[in-house]
Amino acid sequence: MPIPEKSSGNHKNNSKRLVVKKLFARQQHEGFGAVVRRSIGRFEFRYFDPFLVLDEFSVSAPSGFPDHPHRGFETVTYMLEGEILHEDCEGHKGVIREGGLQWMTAGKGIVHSEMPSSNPNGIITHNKGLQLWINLSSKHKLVEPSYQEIESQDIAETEKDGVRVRVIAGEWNGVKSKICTRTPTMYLDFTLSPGSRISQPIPLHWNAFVYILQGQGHFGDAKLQHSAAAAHHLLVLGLGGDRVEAWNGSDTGLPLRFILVAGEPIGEPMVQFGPFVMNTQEEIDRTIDDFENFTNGFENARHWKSQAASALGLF
Ligand code: FJE
Ligand code: FE
Repeated sequence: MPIPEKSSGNHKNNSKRLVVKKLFARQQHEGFGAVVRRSIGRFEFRYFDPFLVLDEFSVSAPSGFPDHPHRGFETVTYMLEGEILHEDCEGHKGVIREGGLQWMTAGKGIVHSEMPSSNPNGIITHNKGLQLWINLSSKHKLVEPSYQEIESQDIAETEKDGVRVRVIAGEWNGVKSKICTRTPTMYLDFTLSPGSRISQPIPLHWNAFVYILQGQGHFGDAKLQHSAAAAHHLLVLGLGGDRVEAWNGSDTGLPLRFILVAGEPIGEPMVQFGPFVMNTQEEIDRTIDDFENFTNGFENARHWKSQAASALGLF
């Protein structure tokens, strides 16, 4: 007997994206005494085209991410609590404050430091956020580095029926983010009060995931199949649907906060060596040469050291 198409859950329209993989992001050490929960980019889940890394990070001075390079992709830093100071070898510097966003296109190359401010009165601050690494297509890998920075109060935000949405990239219900994405990306930060739900469209062929920050919820298809998950879990959504449903059905009475991110796959070969992401091993070898010899974009790194690293006596 042929299985009726309706129950296959595979047809494209009016069907939901289901959770095909669930990963718990445990803590690991990165940078200089920093702690991250890495979900994408770890050994078991190397690359989810176009996403290279997703880290939920937590740093207190003097730990952080002192002087290091990037080439070939973008880093998106979204602060959840506290703040991070950044400085780069081109003289660009600033603070990413709580609720604020830095969308950095590393392109042909940048050397920078990302550190919490020091604790002036001996009060230890906890600085937490998300950093997402988005790959660039071969066309854009070597563009000039650039930044898009948005303070918390300038991030588009709406609230309706117990659902708060902050639009980091893309749009929601006609509310648009100012961010220009080279690799087409949707990035939404949802907070659902107890009992509330969403049914969120996702472009058909884009790779999509949910990362839970707070509380617990259900994700998938309310009628067919869904997964329950709590904080620090990554849920990979399968293809074959045009939307995902999510709801806060918890009896804890707590809000459910998660990000929903989707991106158009680039579909090119990817070779990664730490903070360098190119298409071929040869390009990686040339990148290492450029970094060591301060050429092709790394010129200004020759005599540069961040103030943060100097103050700590690093390097
Ligand atoms: C990096 C190790 C690192 N996750 N989350 C190796 F830690 C880093 C790095 C970060 C980072 C920075 C912030 Cl602000 C937040 C992060 C890793 O800087 F780039 C390499 N290559
Ligand atoms: Fe960095």
